[in-house]
This record gives sequence, structure tokens and C-alpha cells, in this order.
Amino acid sequence: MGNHEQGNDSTQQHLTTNQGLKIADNDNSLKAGVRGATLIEDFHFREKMTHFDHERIPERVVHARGAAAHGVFRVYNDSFKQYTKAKFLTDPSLQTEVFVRFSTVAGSRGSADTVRDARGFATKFYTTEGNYDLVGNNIPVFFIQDAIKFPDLVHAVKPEPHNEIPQASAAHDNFWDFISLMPESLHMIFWAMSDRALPRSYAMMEGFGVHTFRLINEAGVSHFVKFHWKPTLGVHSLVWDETQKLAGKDPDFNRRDLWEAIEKEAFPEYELGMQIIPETDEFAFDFDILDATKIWPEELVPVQAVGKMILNRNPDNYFQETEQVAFHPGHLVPGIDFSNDPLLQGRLFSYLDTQLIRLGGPNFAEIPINRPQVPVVNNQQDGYMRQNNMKRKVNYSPNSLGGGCPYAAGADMGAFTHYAERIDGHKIKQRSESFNDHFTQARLFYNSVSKAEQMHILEAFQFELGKVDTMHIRERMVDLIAKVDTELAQQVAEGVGVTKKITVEPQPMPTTEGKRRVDVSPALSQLNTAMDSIKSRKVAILIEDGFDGKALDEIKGMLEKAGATCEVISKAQGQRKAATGADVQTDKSHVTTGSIMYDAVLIPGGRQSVDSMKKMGKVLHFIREAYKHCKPIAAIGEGVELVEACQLPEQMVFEQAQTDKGLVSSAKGGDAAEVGRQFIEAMKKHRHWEREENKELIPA
Ligand code: HDE
Repeated sequence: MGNHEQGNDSTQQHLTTNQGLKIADNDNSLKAGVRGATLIEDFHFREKMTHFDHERIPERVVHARGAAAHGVFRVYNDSFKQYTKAKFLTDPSLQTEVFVRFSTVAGSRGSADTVRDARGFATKFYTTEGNYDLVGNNIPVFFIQDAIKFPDLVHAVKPEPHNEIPQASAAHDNFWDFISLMPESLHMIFWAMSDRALPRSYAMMEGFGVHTFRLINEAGVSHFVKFHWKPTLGVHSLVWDETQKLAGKDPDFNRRDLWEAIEKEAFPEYELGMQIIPETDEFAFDFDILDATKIWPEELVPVQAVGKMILNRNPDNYFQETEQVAFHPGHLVPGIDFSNDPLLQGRLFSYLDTQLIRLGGPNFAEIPINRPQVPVVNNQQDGYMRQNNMKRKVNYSPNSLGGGCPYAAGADMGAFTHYAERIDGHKIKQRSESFNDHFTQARLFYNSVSKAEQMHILEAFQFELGKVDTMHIRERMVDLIAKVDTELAQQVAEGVGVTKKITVEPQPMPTTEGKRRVDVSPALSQLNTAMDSIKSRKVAILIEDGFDGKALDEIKGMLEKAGATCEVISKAQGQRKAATGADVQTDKSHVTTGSIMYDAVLIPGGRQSVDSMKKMGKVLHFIREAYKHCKPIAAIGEGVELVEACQLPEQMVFEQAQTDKGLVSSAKGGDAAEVGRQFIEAMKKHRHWEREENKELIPA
């Protein structure tokens, strides 16, 4: 037997070759004389270099940039038995291990986390009945209706082929050329232009299975289902200006946030939800439930809470786990099945196919991260990197020499059987007419989000189309947006220099007599998600020598108790002297960080500290920028003067700014404890969007 496990523990071992030979010199190649030449006989050098030369595998063609975590999932009770026989969805005594990989879609593996993009949210459940993969996104709809358009979509969004520009951005001619000719993409485009595409944290975004799936119960009855992940921290975003700066200053922003939250035991948590429609209601809605460009509004079909997932362990090795994990929407367990959504049907081919090239052959299921926790028994054998060939003579079925083993089990023994859906139709290359309405739900989304979210959608369109060089593409997009909302289209046109008169009318709702529909869906606004926690939020505390250590200590204690992380920032790293209370060690200097890396700013008083900071441009910029990004700012004692020194628009300084709940200070009355309490309330809101009405006035 080999002993590779031990060989991987570098703390206990001598350095060896891959053959286990102990190495005496890892710094010099074997040479003829101390000044060379190098000898080809140096098998250690050649083995080391060859292995290095082969370190890379092809990155994922989409979703190349990812970060992942281990965790557990458990259902609340057995009430979903009426819909599904899947054990992990019905047995509350079972704790199912999971591995979740979050990702961006368009960028390559080394691209920045905070780009405008959909995020992948792929979950592998290691259930007692085999692995189940829920391979979803943080946006509930998709760009296209039929999988055959996926290569076109991905070619269009990726860097242009002649010069490989731009990286991880849809803001270029090819993408918008394609989109402007693909009206079915418009609903997804509205989501992609919204704050949903700029998540503050993977722990603060929803996940969606996107497609309609089926649940099958013990009696074989099928219901249609859509899967949801709802983060317990609510859905919160960054702002566009901030994300662009972060892409330079901390391209690992979301990845780091996930890692640090888990290390600090602020474990990301999500509730699994299901929307369920009986088969009899398949045609009851004003959209086709097989169309992946449509949501089922929660007001029509409520999301029922099924169970909770907690991500509580970071991977040991990025490559072995996060890179080599292989998801596939076709990894199913009994009790879950597919619908005929033509986008889903195409995915069922693509994922297995892509693993063959990416992981080098058909045996990727043997990589530890992909192995189910139940026995794998079949007659498949050999191939690149095979490890687990059976120790038996018989490798075919039927057989008598092996006692007929392994034999197929019946459904009553827990085997998967495909739902026997009746299908009757012509073979035909044609889109269903029921997929034709591309505008109603884009409008539903736009009309359901808050004013601030609408403003961000407008600005995103202006940015993206503003980067498109070809005028007729900009014009075509403006016309397409006008089919959703004339005013928005006009505002976009103004921002990107389209002067051609808009003649396109908003597309009326298709005839929906007798069909169920809503005109607004409050569930679509991020502002209607949870706002009751500051867990894993990051607070910057700005000080110099002579700060008020007592107040700092008190508020920091309150913030940490509520689950936030505080970092003390000053002009240099090292010890800062307190005027009251204890001296502190700074965590970061203004050279190594910036306001964009924090959710909120705290400025303790202290005459000397505040007077020094008033003369520091970096500090003034820090506060102005945090203000501009609508972040809560708290100041105590002399700290209030520092905010005033930032020359924010006059109506915004503390005394006058009674309406801005994001500005908290002792100037409004109250001691440090009171400021701390109000600050925590302000942080729960995450961002104070009302400020954006004046943001052009902020000198940041
Ligand atoms: Fe994927 N997608 N996809 N996709 N997708 C891949 O599989 C594909 C789609 C999603 O963290 C690839 O292993 C097709 C929708 C996630 O490892 C590939 C179509 C949704 C991930 C592929 C879609 C997704 C992928 C690339 C149109 C949300 C990352 C590497 C029919 C429901 C999983 C790989 C991870 C990855 C194909 C559309 C989610 C090429 C053909 C819709 C989260 O197989």
C-alpha cells in the first residue's frame, strides 16, 4: 500500500521525491562543477519542474472565479413529505453535509470579485441517497430560454476575441450587440443592472435554482418546484463606485469576507425555501413555468421555509476542493426530478461534458470533494487517474459468476426512477409561443424595487451603454428598454448621447384572462429583506495619538458583541497613545486600507487625535468617501469636528441632519453607550440611500 496521506503532512516529514526518496538539497540543481553545466541526470530537478509545468488545469469556461465553504443542512420538520420522498428534505434527524461554491460568471480565475455580474451559488449535498447538486445563481432568472444560445451568450459577454478586452465586464460592444438583438434577455438584464449584481457578501445574497424542477412524493405524485436560498443577514449590496475601487484595492473582497467570517465563527446562514405549484396549476399563471426568464412572484406562490444551511468550515486546500469540485444539475436523488425547461435540459448535457475536459477524464467523481458519502458500486472501470477499481473478477451485468451483483434496486429499495411524464408532440425546432412575453416581468421587477434601486439601474445602464462605441447598438438598447419603461429609456438615452427619438411604446401585458398575475412584488426589493443584524459587518475606527480610549473601548465592545469586526486605523501601524483609557495597537494604516473596505466608520473624540486628523487629507477623504457610499458614520466628542471639517454639503452635518439616521453623534445628545446603540441601529440598515439625492455635491 502507498502512504500518500502521510506524505502530505509537511510538518512531520522530511522532504522527499514523489517516490518517497529523502532529498538532501532542495536549493541547487545537480551540476558538473559548482559553476555548471546542469546535468540531465538530476531526477529530483526534473520531477519537481515537470510537476510544476503541469500545475494548471483548464479553468471553468464560465464561473472560473470562485470561493467555497463546507457546511451542514437540516430540515426543520417532516412536513414536506407530502411533496417529496427525498430523505434530506424530509427527515429532521438527518444533518446533511454540504459544500457550497460561490462564483462570478464572466471573469477568468484571477479576476476581481466585485465586478458587475451574476453570482453562482452551487451547493453539493452529500445525502444518504447520493449527492444532490443545486447549481444555482443569485439572480432568479436567466438571459436565454434555450440552452442552444448559451455559447453565443458566453462568447458575447467574455472579452472580445481579437484583443481579449475587457476582463470580467459586460460593458463592451459585443455583449450589448447580442443583448439588443435578444429581447428575451431583458428581464435578466434588469437584474444584472441592479444592486443584486454587486453583493456586499456571499452571506448577504439570495440563491435561486432558477429552473422549475419537480418534487416527487412516496405515492409518485409530482409537484413543480422552484428552490430559493434566503440569507438570514438579508440581501445587501455595495455601490458601483465602491466595487470598481475594490477591484483594484482588494480583488479578493468577497472571497476574503467569506473566509474571515467563517474563521471568526460568524457563519453564513441561509434558509432553504420552496415555491410549490401542483401539476393542475401548470397553466394557471400569466407566464409559462418552463420559461427560465420568468420568476414565480412570491405574492402568488409563497416561498415555504424548508430548512437551514450553515457554512461553518473553510476548505483546507483551494485547488483540491474549490477548483476540483464538479457540480452538475443532473446529480439527483429520489424525490427530485426535472421539468422540460429547455435551458435546464441543455445544462444536463453540458456539465458532465465540461468536467471531462476540465478534470482530465471520466474519474473526477473519485476526487475526495466529489465523492458521495455512500458506497459507489457499478461496473465502470479504468480511465485516466482511476483509483477504485473493484476487487472482483466480474465486471459486467447480467452475470452469474458474481452472484448477479451489483444488481439494480427497485424504487421501493431507494432507487431513482424517472418521473413517467407523458409527452406527446412533434419533433420541432421552435420556441413555444407561451415564451414570447419578454417585458412584463422586467417591468414588474423595475416597478417593485425602491427609488434608490431604480436609480442604480439607470446609472448602470448609462455606464454599460456608455462604454459601447457603436451608436446603433446604444439606440437599439434604448428602444428595447422603452418596451419596459419609457421614462427610464429616455433617461438612459440622455446619459449615453442617444438623440434618436424614441418611438417604441411600452409593450402591453399579453392577454391574461383568467391567469394569475401581480403588478408589483415587494419581495423583489432588497430593502424588504432582513435588516436586523450587523453580524460580520466591518467597522473602521479612525484615531491618532491622544484619542478618547474610553469611548473607543465602550463602543467597540458593543459592536463586537453584536457580531461586527472593528479595525483601528491610523497614519501608521503600531501603538497609538490614548488620552483616556488604554493605548491601542492599530490594525491597519491609511496606506494599506481605505473606506471602501468597511461598512461603517467610528470616530472617537480626543482633542489631539482629532486635530491631527483634521490635517490629514487621507482621513478627510476616508470620511467623505464613506459618506458618499451611504455608510453609517458615528462621531463622539471632538470627533464631530472632524466630520464637519470634511465639508460635506451643509445640510448634512450632524446638527442639521436630523433625517439622516446614518449619521450618529454625541452632538445629537447622549453618551458613548447611546451613540453605540444608535450606530448599531444605523448599521442594521446597511446603507442610507437618502443621501444619494445629494451625492454629486460631495467633494470625494
Ligand atoms: Fe452553468 N455552467 N450553464 N448555469 N453554471 C457551468 O460547468 C451551462 C446556467 C452555474 O461552482 C459550467 O463545471 C449551460 C444557469 C454555476 O463549479 C458549464 C447553461 C445557472 C456554475 C455550464 C448554463 C447556471 C456553472 C462551467 C445554459 C443558474 C459554477 C464549468 C443552458 C441556475 C459551478 C462547469 C461551480 C458552471 C453550462 C446556464 C449556474 C459550462 C450550457 C441558468 C453556479 O458546464
